[in-house]
Amino acid sequence: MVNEFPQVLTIAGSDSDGSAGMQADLHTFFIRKTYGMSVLVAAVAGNSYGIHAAETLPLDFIDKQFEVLADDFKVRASKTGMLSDASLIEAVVKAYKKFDFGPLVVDPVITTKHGAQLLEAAAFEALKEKLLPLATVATPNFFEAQLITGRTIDNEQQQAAAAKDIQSLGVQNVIIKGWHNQDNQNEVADYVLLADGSDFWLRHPYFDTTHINGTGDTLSAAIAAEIAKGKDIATAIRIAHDVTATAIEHEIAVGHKFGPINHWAAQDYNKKEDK
Ligand code: PXL
Repeated sequence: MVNEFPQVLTIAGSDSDGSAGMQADLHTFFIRKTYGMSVLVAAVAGNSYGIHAAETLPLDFIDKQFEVLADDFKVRASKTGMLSDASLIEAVVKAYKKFDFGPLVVDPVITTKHGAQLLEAAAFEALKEKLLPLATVATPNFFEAQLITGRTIDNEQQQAAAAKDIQSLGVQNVIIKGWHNQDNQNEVADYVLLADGSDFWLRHPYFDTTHINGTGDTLSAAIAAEIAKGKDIATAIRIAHDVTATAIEHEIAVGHKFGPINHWAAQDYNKKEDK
């Protein structure tokens, strides 16, 4: 039957080196056995040394991408990545209200792991007031969570408090990633706060690697893929967390500096789960 296969949409920027952004999202959709589609809103000239230039696409072309997908496909879940500025955020919000693209996972991409700014400061209010209230799941890392909430996150209590603050912006479910436990340097702890107020921690070992480009993109894309396949939110987040940790554990040796995680390695996760 037409459109029965689970379809997922990424609304994001292209990263020319393939390690992050839309490219990482599409790799993730593929390994999670979903059909990936993309609305391109921006593009960066990036390599493993960093981001060297960035451009945004014309708003009418962005609108058109949404419109033609809505005309033909049944998107079951979506995610956002790099949105650069307030006009792009508003274009996404407008399309999301007009069309049915399923539950939305918002990865509030603000900077790269290496400090390049991907969302201009003037767009913070639009992120907080317009986009996050549409999110079924938001996936800030602890650094982004600090910027969104104005809190310092130095311990697990503060991480949990920040998640509550983010929920109060209208987000249903929140995962704050990447708190590198100061008392236990071998562990990274992610905190999950669900819509019903229940919560849990997801912990994985700290992998000492410079190959972590695309980590946040992969996690949020995997959550969207699992939602598209009908998983409940907590299960989607747990699977995405495992898949991402597996991909980090097995880096790919390309580029001279900060390289990609390994989506192929994470394919093995399919053997454990997901028939
Ligand atoms: O991983 C964050 C990210 C998102 N989107 C684009 C990027 C990056 C990081 O480099 O380039 C386009």
